[in-house]
Amino acid sequence: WKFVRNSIGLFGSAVHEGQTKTGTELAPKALREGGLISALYNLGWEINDMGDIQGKNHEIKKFKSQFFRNSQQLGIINGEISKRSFNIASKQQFMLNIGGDHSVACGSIHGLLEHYGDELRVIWVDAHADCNYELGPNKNYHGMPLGHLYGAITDPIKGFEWFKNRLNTKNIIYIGIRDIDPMEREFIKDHKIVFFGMDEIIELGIGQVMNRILKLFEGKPIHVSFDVDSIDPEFAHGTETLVDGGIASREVHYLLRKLAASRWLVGMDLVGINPLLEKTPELREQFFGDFQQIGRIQGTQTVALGIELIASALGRT
Ligand code: 4U7
Ligand code: MN
Ligand code: MN
Ligand code: MN
Repeated sequence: WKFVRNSIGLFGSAVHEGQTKTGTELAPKALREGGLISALYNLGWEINDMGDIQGKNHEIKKFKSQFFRNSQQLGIINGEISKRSFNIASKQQFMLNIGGDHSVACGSIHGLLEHYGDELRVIWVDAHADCNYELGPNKNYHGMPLGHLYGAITDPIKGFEWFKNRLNTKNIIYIGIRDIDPMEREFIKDHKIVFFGMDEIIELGIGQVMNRILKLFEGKPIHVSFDVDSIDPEFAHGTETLVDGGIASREVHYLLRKLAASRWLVGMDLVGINPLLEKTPELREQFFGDFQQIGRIQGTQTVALGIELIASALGRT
């Protein structure tokens, strides 16, 4: 594989349809308004900004699926994400997908698999394993993209006609997992998926965890799918599924810096930021509906943190 490390293909996936709260669709805009592009530009990257994919343009009324909520719409959106992700990778650019809830990782990883094939390695940083299938406990696709990519959802789903690539369970490592459903637990055990949960991070330390991961993925193109709920709620409050006892801010920055320094990192999803769920209720009230302002508001610390995280993954030292 070949990857020229000087230019980024970037797009937003303004999607909340993978779960039931609104707000994650506002994150791409909030991150842009908060200065994402200039932060990357200042790190010396060439930037090909493709703009945002709007979930609402694909609204399909009255479609009921037996699989998961908004399935046809999510199929159409992810098909577009996959195409973009593949095109970016084909141009040897870094693929940066700004979510959106985690449903958008289906398309980005599918597109990277199209280009990198079985060489692709994925690091899934999350409080959750996101590999439910069949209905999952909640019929929310943000808890299922990996179940789908692993091939555990076998029925054809309207909207997903393009979907064909599979992610081998040997080619993924989880970090930060601490809230996992019985179905997921069994799947991970059966397939012997490598994971570093919070206990392993505490016992080994993040330094040793990263040494092991980089040894396992040595020389391969790596994609990091980063859900901000992996981080302890103390540092990242603006997300829909808070789970206590998470990774500290300094540790996730270290993790991303290590990936950047490896020079094998070829893609990133940043998902789960919901500007409407930030800590300060007054701000939430005041700016609800005035989304242009969100990135500039003092106190939207999860949006600000998101920009910092991307900068760490893209070589800030
Ligand atoms: B996220 C959950 F049941 N597992 O499937 C589910 F706990 O993208 C949560 O990681 C999924 O935030 C969380 O609904 C999805 C639940
Ligand atoms: Mn997730
Ligand atoms: Mn999660
Ligand atoms: Mn979440």
